[in-house]
This record gives sequence, structure tokens and C-alpha cells, in this order.
Amino acid sequence: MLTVYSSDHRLHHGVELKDGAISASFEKPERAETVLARVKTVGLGDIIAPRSYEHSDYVGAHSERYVEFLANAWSEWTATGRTSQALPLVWPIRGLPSTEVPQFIDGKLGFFSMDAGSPINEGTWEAVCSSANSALTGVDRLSSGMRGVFALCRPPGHHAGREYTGGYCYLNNAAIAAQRCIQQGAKRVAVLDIDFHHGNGTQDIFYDRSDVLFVSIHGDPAVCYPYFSGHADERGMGQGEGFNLNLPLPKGTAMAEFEAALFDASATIARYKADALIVSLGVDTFEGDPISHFRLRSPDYLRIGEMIEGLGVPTLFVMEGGYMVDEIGLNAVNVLLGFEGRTR
Ligand code: OKP
Ligand code: ZN
Repeated sequence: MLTVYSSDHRLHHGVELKDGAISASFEKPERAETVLARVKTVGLGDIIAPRSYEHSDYVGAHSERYVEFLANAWSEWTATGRTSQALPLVWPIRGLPSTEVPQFIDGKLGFFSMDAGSPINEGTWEAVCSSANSALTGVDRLSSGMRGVFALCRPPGHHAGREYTGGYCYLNNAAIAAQRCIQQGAKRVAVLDIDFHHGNGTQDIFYDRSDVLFVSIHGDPAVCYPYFSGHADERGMGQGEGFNLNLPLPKGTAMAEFEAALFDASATIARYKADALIVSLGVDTFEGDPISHFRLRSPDYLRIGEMIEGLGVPTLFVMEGGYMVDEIGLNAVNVLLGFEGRTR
């Protein structure tokens, strides 16, 4: 399987607010390096750099004003004399009257974010573009006839909505990829999100559309981040009604129950008869993940890959979460080996 990877992801690194204190972010450069090392160790296939794309290639999944905000945020922030990372501190929660985009950067940061989990540094935008460009390059390879491609994206994307950052995410790489498939003539695209956390951003982007089916297996939002999205009764709206499927599972879920949910997800995707499949590949479902609450074990990821292959659809894997640095490479690449039938 072909891997698309850019070392530009290293330009982005940040800190996070956790347990009431600032600490180094779990979403760190070593994550992608560990996955890349595993791709090489098993000889998964060629590794190529993404080509470059225009900002307009991110519009569709996102709004133009949001992409502009991201591109300019660091320079607007530093223009006020600040030198450390840009973070929001006030949000347009329900009940506050104004729906206008503020003119000052501090207001914009709140307007265009769901939480304080996506800090912006000097190199953030360049890294974010390289991540989205890896997904876009993956789509372009799929359309030239490949059965499966791996976009080794970092930072991740599935919490980023049409107009907001959140949960380490800026541009929604999977959604940008799905949108490109549609632009290139696909009639139906399915996005399967198997990261531990609900892909609220992808759901947001396609919620009112029937040309992109979104299916997500994740920790129950009653007790898991992102808390405000991911319940089973969120099924889409308007044209998109019935084209959004959430399969929340309790904390502590192991492979037997996860596999049953993946079976249901697969049946829904098979009925949809998708022309292309985008997999939001998070491996924070692993039993040792430091910020998540499922109990999958390393061999389980081979089985997951096999089941995804069984759908028989050209598939782009887009890297999302996974925070136990030592095993993230093993687990992510196990999904890809399972897809390729290399299970022993
Ligand atoms: C990004 B991805 C919960 C803290 C949540 C944000 C998690 C973002 C996960 N204790 N912090 O879906 O892997
Ligand atoms: Zn996650």
C-alpha cells in the first residue's frame, strides 16, 4: 500500500490544558514518526510526499472565511506583540446575542473554535496544510486506480468542523478528501470513523448531505470527549437525514463489542453502495491509550483491516488519533496489513 507523508508536520507542536494545568500536548510529532517507522519496518510499500494544493481545495468542506482565518491567525496574533501560542478564551455559547465574526484576533479565535485544544503556533498552518495535502494526494492516487492508500496525516482532522478548530484539529483531512472525491465525479462517498472520539467535525460538515455518508464508532459522548456530539439519535437533517450513523459504545469496550459495531457500520456502508471509502483511522481505541477508554489489543487491528477490505471499495485511510507512542505504529499499520491480507 502506498503511504503519503510529509515531514512538515514537525512544524506544529503545542501544549494543552489538561486536568486544570498546562502540559505538553499528547498530540506530538513523535506520533507520526512512530507510524512512519512501522510502515518502513513491515515494508508496507512506497512512501511519497504530498503535492501542493490551493487554499480553494480546502473550501467546500470548510468555509472560505474559516480557511482565511487559519491562514492569518498567527500573524494577527503576533501583530499584537504576543509571542507564545494563540489560544481562544471566550466562545459564542448559546444565549450570547452576536453572531458576527469579531474583527480582533482574540474574538476570532473563539468564533472559529469549539475548545482550547487546538493551539496555533508559527508553523501550525504549514503543518496543517501538509496534512490536508497528504489526504488530497491520497485521493488523487485512488482515482488513478489504487485499491488502498494511506495518508499519514498529522495534525489530525476529524474534530474540525466547517468553521471551527477543536481537539488538536484544524483542517478536516478526511472531509477534504471526501469532498475531492465528489468533485472528481463520485456520486456517493462513505466516511467510516473508527477513532475513539466521535468525529463531530466530519458529522458537522456533511450533516445535511446525502452524497457523503458518515458512520462513526466511538466512546459514548455522555461520558467521553467531545461530549456535545455523537449520540445515536443524530441521524442527519434535510437531504442528509438517514445519512449519518453514530454507534456510541461504553467505556471499557473490547474487541467483541467493537467488532459487532463495525459489523453494523459495514452493513450500512455496503447498502449505501459507495464509490469511495474514507477511513478516519484513529488507534486511540487501544487498551493502553492514555486519554481514551476502550480496550482493543494489537491483533484486533488486523481484523479491523480485514473487515474494511471486505467492503470492496477503493479506500483512503486518513490518520487521526492514537496517543500511546510505542504502540501507535504497530496498531495503525496492523489495520493496513489486515486490509492487504497480510495477517500473519
Ligand atoms: C483527538 B482525536 C479528555 C481530554 C480530551 C482532547 C482529545 C482530542 C482527541 N480527557 N482532549 O480524536 O484523537
Ligand atoms: Zn481520538
